[in-house]
Amino acid sequence: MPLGGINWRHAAPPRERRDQNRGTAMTTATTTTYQVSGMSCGHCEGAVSAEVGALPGVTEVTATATTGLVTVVSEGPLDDDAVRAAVDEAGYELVGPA
Ligand SMILES: [Cu+2]
Repeated sequence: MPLGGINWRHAAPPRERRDQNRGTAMTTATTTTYQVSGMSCGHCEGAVSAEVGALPGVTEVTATATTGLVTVVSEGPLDDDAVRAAVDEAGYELVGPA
């Protein structure tokens, strides 16, 4: 099925769940913490938060440069590859689950 009309980031392919309401999930929210390398200041935190926050199903992102930890709240289990791509797009590297 073509993706016509969807203006999405080139590194993050759209998924079916993008149309779900954000922040109204009645199912169990999933919190995942990742270790990200390369963040050094608030700008880095913002860049990672923006990219990861754009992923389908993600409702909240907290990035902390001093620890390199990125905590992601989502409506369901996250696709690690999608998160990795988003972090990469922001210019940083996903080390793995923290
Ligand atoms: Cu920075």
